[in-house]
Amino acid sequence: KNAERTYIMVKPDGVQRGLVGNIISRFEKRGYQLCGLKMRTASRELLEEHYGDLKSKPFFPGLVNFMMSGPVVSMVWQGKDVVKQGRSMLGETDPLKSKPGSIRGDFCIDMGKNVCHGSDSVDTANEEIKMWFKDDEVMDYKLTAYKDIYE
Ligand code: DAT
Ligand code: MG
Repeated sequence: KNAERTYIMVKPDGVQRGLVGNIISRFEKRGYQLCGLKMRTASRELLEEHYGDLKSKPFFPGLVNFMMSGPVVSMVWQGKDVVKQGRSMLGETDPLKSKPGSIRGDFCIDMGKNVCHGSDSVDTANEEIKMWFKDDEVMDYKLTAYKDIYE
């Protein structure tokens, strides 16, 4: 129950700017459960798959090159409605349209340096988790605080 999962990633700009801890902390404090976490510099192949739906966009090559420019931090977060809530915690794609209090609204200005990624649907989330994590890198465990988070 309440086992929906999403894929959240701190992009190279977020790593460089020291925002990893803050972003993790927001999800932890909200009550979501961390099920996977790792750092790596992604390959072009993985990024082209991850952003496959944007292949025809003019910004696609720049986006992939930027995402390969340094390590990213990949996370799996679990909990009730986490895909939609995660997007809302991130803010809008364009940081200038993001409300203060959201990650993008608090930490960034330009679309190409928007600090973080979050899956946009449950189906996409499951695909992205498969792309970025091996099965045994995603943990199944019971959160002791579960009863204090959910009614
Ligand atoms: P999101 O990351 O909010 O899911 P998206 O999937 O539409 O947004 O696009 C992926 C990333 O590509 C986005 O975080 C930043 C970049 N991007 C999107 N639209 C762009 C644009 N019009 N110009 C430049 N970069 C853009
Ligand atoms: Mg997207």
